[in-house]
Amino acid sequence: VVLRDAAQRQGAPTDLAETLAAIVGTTQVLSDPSVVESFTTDWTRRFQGPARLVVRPADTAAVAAVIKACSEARVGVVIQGGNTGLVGGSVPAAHPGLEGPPVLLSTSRLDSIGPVDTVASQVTAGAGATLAALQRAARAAGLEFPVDLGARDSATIGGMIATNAGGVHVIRYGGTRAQVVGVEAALADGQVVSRLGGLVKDNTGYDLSQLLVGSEGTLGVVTAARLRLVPHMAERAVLLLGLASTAAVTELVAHLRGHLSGLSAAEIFYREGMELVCRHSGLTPPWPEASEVYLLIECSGRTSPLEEMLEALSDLEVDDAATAVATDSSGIERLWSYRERHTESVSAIGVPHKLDVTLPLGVLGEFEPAVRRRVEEVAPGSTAILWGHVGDGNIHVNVVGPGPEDERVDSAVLELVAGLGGSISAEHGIGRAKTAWLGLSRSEAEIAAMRAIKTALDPEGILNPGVLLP
Ligand code: FAD
Ligand code: 2HG
Ligand code: ZN
Repeated sequence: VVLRDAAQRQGAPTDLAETLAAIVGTTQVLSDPSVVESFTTDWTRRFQGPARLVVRPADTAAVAAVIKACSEARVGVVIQGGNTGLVGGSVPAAHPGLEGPPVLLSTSRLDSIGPVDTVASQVTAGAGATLAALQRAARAAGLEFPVDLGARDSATIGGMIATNAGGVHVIRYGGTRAQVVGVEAALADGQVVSRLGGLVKDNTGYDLSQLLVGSEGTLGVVTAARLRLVPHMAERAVLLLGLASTAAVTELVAHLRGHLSGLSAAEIFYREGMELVCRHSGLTPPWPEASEVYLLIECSGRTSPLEEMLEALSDLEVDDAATAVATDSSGIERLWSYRERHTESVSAIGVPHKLDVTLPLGVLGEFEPAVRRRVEEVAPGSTAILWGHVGDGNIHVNVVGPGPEDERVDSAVLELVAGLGGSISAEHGIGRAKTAWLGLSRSEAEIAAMRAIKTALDPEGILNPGVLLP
């Protein structure tokens, strides 16, 4: 009765909630408005939208049945993993043509992690398993899952596959896509496609697993994945350097890329970010006189990464007064904190516009001052904080000041990026935040091909409506 009342209040086909309850059990259909609301705002607080209820299936068959039921009722399904996505894709968006508010499907109960296969260096993980849980499982077997990012305690494997998450080790291992051996997913019509057998070589037609990577929940619900693991690197060294300009940083990174085989991260941030992080978190700056630009490099290996790093730097002039090094875990964690705490520190001063972009490495030095000027022109008095994975040409332009609905700064920054030969999304995806600008990075022919794929796999458009495709 409670379920029926909730469904009727929201204009739903009355029997959908009952059908879903029959699939997953009554306790796994959440319809109390205050509970549902806790799922409908994104991590940045910039995006929200109503859902009729939240459903939490515990296995692949239940996911498939939930989708089939929603498809038959022409009700949208919004897929949510850890809700750490930064482009609004995990919360309901506009859904013209569908019946009432969407169902929010949470993958939190699909969190199993299978035994680590130490023969193939692979593991099968449920879509709802967190990155941190997967990393722990891999390490316990002497291996490592090579993707790492600050949201590791909440971000899920399904979310990372859906967004093709990047993180801090792309420079060495590639992003999530490069770790995916195979995916299991439920499609919009309730059929399940599954490639969890662990075959590394398998040229039998279209690679549906890789099609699902980066599809942002628009083509299917990822339920599990077979993932590649790499050897655990017992030794790590982290060096933080203060430099004068972005151009000086990119030059140094180019040198290191050619000379440091163990290079596993190259991260950039700026004076304003260091000051904000220290203010917000209580950390003490690494050296007394603030630098304009900070470069954090990490080198890892089985033996002596610090020696390898110092050797690679030996021909260069490095200012010792603006240098900090760590090889022990607490020192490494401390140096990483200056970088990793940027996202939470920015959220502490407002609701940011997040513009995650890549540029060709050669133009980053020109882009950085240009984007600051452009932001000041279109949003005078706003605060721009920049950081990112400089080895990948990936800068996170965060702007605090303009209201959530005011998109002028988004337009200005993304147009500047496209004009310089960059991409409007490096690693966070398009979500609902950037659909209007997809055409800056994709041609008409590409968007038409993407739309054709979407229509073929999800003709009613029920999966993540309003996400990715304009
Ligand atoms: P959600 O936020 O729940 O969802 C993200 C998208 O994936 C949505 O469109 C959703 O519908 C879809 N989705 C989720 N699960 C599934 C599924 N099982 N099947 C199909 N679609 C699904 N990202 C990076 O790339 N690199 C970083 O370095 C990085 N650092 C971060 C640091 C912080 C502090 C935070 C808050 C975020 C960071 N992110 C980073 C962004 C975010 O963590 C990633 O995008 C991550 O992949 C999202 O995972 P999630 O489980 O939270 O997905
Ligand atoms: C990072 O690298 C994440 O810190 C988050 O991708 C970026 O908050 C952001 O804009
Ligand atoms: Zn990032």
